[in-house]
Amino acid sequence: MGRNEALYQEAVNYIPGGVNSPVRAFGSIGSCPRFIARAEGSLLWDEEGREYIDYIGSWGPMILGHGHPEVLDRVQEACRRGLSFGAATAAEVEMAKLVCEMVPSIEMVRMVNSGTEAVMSAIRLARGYTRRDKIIKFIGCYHGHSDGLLVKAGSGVMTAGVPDSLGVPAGCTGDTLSARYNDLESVEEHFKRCGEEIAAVIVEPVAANMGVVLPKEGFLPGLRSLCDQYGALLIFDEVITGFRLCPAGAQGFLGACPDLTTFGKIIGGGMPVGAYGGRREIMELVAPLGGVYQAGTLSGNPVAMAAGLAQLSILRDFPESYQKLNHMADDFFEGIRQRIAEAGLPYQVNHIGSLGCIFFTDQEVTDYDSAKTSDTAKYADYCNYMLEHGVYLAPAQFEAMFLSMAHTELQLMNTLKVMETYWKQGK
Ligand code: KE4
Repeated sequence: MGRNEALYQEAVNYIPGGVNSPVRAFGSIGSCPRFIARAEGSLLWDEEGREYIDYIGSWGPMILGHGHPEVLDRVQEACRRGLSFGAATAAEVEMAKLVCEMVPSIEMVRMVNSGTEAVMSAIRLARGYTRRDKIIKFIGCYHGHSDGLLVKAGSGVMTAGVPDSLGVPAGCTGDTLSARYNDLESVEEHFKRCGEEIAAVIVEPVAANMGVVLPKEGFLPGLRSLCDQYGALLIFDEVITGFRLCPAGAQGFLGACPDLTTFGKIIGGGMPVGAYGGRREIMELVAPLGGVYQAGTLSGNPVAMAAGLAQLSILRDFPESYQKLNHMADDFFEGIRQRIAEAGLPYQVNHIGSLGCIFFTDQEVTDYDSAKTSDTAKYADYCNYMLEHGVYLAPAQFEAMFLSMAHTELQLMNTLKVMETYWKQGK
């Protein structure tokens, strides 16, 4: 028995499913999780010494690649000054200023410790600001695991095939309305029926938790105008897209303007950080200034701020790196499309910037229902083959591939070669 299997057999005795987050479980592809020992740049090594090209990057944070020297240096310096004080620090001021500088729609921002916490707080703030209770979310979008948002969610919930979660009382989800992604009519129906009760619409501006699904022309502007018409707030959940598509995230890349934005992943440079921010008149309602309470012992933690500041500063100071990354990614995903076509297969490839995915279906994927036509067994077979050939992909069809600025053309070419060999088997 290899070390991965041995670790997994031990892990399941002490951790539910042997993992600390369901999407790591490999259950949906029927194989043993790889226990990662270390990472560098775009590469991972598991506990058995196997090397992989990493297309997860910790589910998005590692846009510079693992172990960027500047990030590591700042983190090590911060550690020596103290791991946590539970008091204000200069680094938090610097981080807030940097986020406001990089994302024009944000005038004030609050640090938290995860994307879940960022979204939970932004929803509470929207409800406090509008004095309304209902929210609209989109089927297949995932916004973390707070009770009110575990409604027809994506990511691990979608992979597990459970539309919602046990343990969430009806009272927590009664004010959560679901609409269909890219379907403005399904949103308008809710507004026409109870528009005066709707506090906010929360959306992934590029959906990346049902696989990657791009907003159709007019979808995001349509949400903006419906929110304006009915006095609701528009919340962009940019936990994945924030600082990934460009320095100003999806809102900068696509030219949209939400009232509030949530972040996770990249803002922490690999450390546990989330944030929510937006217009000053809204954010000033957050305690201790206003009546919307939100708190956190480790929010703005100095070591996490050091990692996030280092990563975001590099992204701000070298914006041309995005052009290089996104150009490389465009060629890569186009290369996948070509190899699928050459193999006479009907699979779909959706991508934007350095974010993308392959759907094992012959249908164009524009929402949850079309994503669900994907053959997850075929995805599982493909994913296991890629893992066996040194390519580390999301162990679930309804996730994304993430490229980093550390990936090389040679690594992408080698990945395409492995895919080509696989698909030539006609699978
Ligand atoms: P976290 O609480 O996991 O930091 O963020 C929750 C979240 C919120 N919003 C969006 C758009 C997200 O994608 C996420 C988390 N994404 C998943 C990947 N699909 C995290 C991986 C996991 O659950 O382990």
